[in-house]
Amino acid sequence: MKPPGPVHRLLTFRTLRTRLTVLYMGLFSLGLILSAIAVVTAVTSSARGMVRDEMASAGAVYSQLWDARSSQMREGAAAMARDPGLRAAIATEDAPAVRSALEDLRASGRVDGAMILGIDGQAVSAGLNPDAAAIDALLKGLGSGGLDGGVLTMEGQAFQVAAAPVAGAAGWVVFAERLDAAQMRNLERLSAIPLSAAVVLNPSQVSTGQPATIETDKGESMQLAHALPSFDPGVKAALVLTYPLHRAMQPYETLFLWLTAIGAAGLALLMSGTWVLSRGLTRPITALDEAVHRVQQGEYVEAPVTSADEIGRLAGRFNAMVGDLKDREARLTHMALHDQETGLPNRLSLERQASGHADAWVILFGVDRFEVVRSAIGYDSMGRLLAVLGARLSALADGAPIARVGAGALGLVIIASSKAEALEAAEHLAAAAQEPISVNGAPVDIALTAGVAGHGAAGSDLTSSVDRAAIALDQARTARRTAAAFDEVAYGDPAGNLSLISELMTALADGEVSLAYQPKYDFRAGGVTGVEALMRWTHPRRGAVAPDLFIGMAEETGHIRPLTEWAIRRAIEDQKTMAAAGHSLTVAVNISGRLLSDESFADFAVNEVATSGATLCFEITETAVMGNPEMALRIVDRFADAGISVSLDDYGSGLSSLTYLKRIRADELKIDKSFILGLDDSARDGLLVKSTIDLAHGLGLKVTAEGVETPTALALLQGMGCDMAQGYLIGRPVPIAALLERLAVPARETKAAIR
Ligand code: G
Ligand code: G
Ligand code: MN
Repeated sequence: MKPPGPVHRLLTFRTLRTRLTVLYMGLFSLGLILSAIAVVTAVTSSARGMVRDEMASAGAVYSQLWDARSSQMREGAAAMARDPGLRAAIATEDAPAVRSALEDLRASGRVDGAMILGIDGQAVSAGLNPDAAAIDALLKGLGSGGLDGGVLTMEGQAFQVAAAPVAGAAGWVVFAERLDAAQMRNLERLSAIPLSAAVVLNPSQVSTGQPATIETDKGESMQLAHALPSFDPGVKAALVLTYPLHRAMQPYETLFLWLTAIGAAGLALLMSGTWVLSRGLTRPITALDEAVHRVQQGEYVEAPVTSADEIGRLAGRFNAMVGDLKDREARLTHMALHDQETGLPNRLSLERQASGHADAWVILFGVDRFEVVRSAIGYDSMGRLLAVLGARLSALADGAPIARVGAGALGLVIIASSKAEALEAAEHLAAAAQEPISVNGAPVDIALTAGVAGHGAAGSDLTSSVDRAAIALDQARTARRTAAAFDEVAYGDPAGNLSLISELMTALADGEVSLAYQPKYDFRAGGVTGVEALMRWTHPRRGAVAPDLFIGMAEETGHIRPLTEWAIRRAIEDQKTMAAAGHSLTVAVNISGRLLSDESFADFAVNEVATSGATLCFEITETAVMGNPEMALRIVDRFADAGISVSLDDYGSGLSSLTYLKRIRADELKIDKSFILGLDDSARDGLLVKSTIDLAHGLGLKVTAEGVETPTALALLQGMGCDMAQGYLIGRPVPIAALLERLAVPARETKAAIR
């Protein structure tokens, strides 16, 4: 998943800075809105109050004006009613005279219209055109209604009307003033505020004398209705003053505009200010966050310390922690790559060195008799000795770093173009470094053996060249050489052999192990007088397993005894089978030198031979006798006492010691096949074989030569006085059935086959 980008973080409020800015802006906006509400409310209510007051006073002024006008008109009417000329005209019912008087009055401009009204409903008028309904309303109002002034509607037009009775006559002088738009304008002009006035007939709102707020098509308006007396009881009249409230607010509009502008500017200023300020506040935290992240990725970075406050201290402590971490890792890395005892680099560091270069060769130097030296001088001194030796090897190898690979093994990497060159370098270094080293003032002799390995073949199990060099070191020691390169063929497949021994034990029970017999030819008797029993193992998966391999492993793991006991029992049984077939043969069984230190094995063997009456020969490897001489010699004595002949096997292949040859109670000596195989072409081997035969005879031993493959070798051995011969020429090791078949062939034919 992609990590969120800065914009995404900003939008989702994932940065401290955005959150701070938004918080401050929110708080400021809230304050702004609250004060705006307060200002608007205060201003509105004060404006309304002002309008209401103004209306109330305008209303009062109007009613005074109305009253004043009414009485003025009444007085005018009364004055006219007193006029003798008019009275006379009325009395004589001189209508034209009355009309002209009225016309004069109207023309004077003092009133819009005038009328003489008789109680009989007879009316003479000027400037007016009263209809029957108006006359009727007038009569009622003036007569029974007791009115002397009020609103009257004529021809759809409202008039202010005032009347005075004509003395001595049944009638009235009526003055009328048009309540038209012009009149209203005059009224409006009297007010300090621009309100609109209108006389409304049958108003929908009943007058309360108090200004009220109503909704009009121009928005909210304040309205005050002032009831006027009306002649027609069916028609109510009122003076209505209206004032749209938005006009009252008009003077404040600029104020509001300014307030809004100031608020917006303040908000913008606050936002940028907070943004800038919070940057200063959050930058160290952001830097710290970044540093923590990078340390997590394995990078050692420091966070900048920009202030002395808590964040600054946090950054400082973080840096100190990173420093400690770095030191600790360096120490751990050093420990992982170095030997604690000598301070030298260790196996791991050598492996790293070796992996870099295609021409790199690892040379391991093993200190010979390491345990012996160490137990003589102690662990501490051994550590110092190895350090000195390492320094010496490093100096000899042009300063190549020396690693301690095992208890007594030092290693280094050299660059060489071939195996031979690497081996030569190893031999040279091992020889040159073998000078005594002084430990605690006393010189200690040092002998070194070297193992060499280059890069392994692909697919090999031993991928580490250090591992292979260590095996090469063992191989060099086994071969008694100063240096050896890793030999893959000789190494074989030890991993595959790890389970071999447990398999061998079950194999014994399952009958996978058998004995093969190889004939031994007796020169004097001119025929086969004995056989050697050789163990064979046919593994269900691996097929034939080499006896050298499984016998060597059985010896090393302490399993050789059950194997040998089985072989002895089998050999005794088979000898009976041979006897039954008419062949009286000595059966030779190979006995591991290790069993010569096992008294109870000797008990077993002696008992088996005694109870079966078998004629056995035990072939014992000569080198094994050397290992634990006293006990071995005693056990061999017991075999001899029990009538078992003893044969010294593989004579000449190990370190022969004439001392033991003299002391051991053997009957026979078997010359190792390595001498016999070279008999045909090597005069030297011939000499050695001849002198060995003479030596053995001198000690009273019979001699068997093994590895006889050619008639020449057989003839030579006969000439040298050898007693017996064994080898492929005479017969290969075969199962008992095949052996019996072969033995059934008459002796003469056998001889012919040999010749
Ligand atoms: O022919 P062959 O490859 O089997 O002999 C290999 C080696 O195994 C020989 O040195 C022989 O002495 C040894 N060997 C064969 N059978 C036995 C046995 O039964 N016991 C012991 N100890 N060694 C044996
Ligand atoms: O070590 P010991 O003598 O037990 O071993 C006998 C070994 O010698 C067996 O491995 C056997 O197979 C081998 N052997 C016997 N005769 C010959 C021979 O003529 N030539 C060779 N190369 N090996 C032989
Ligand atoms: Mn043998």
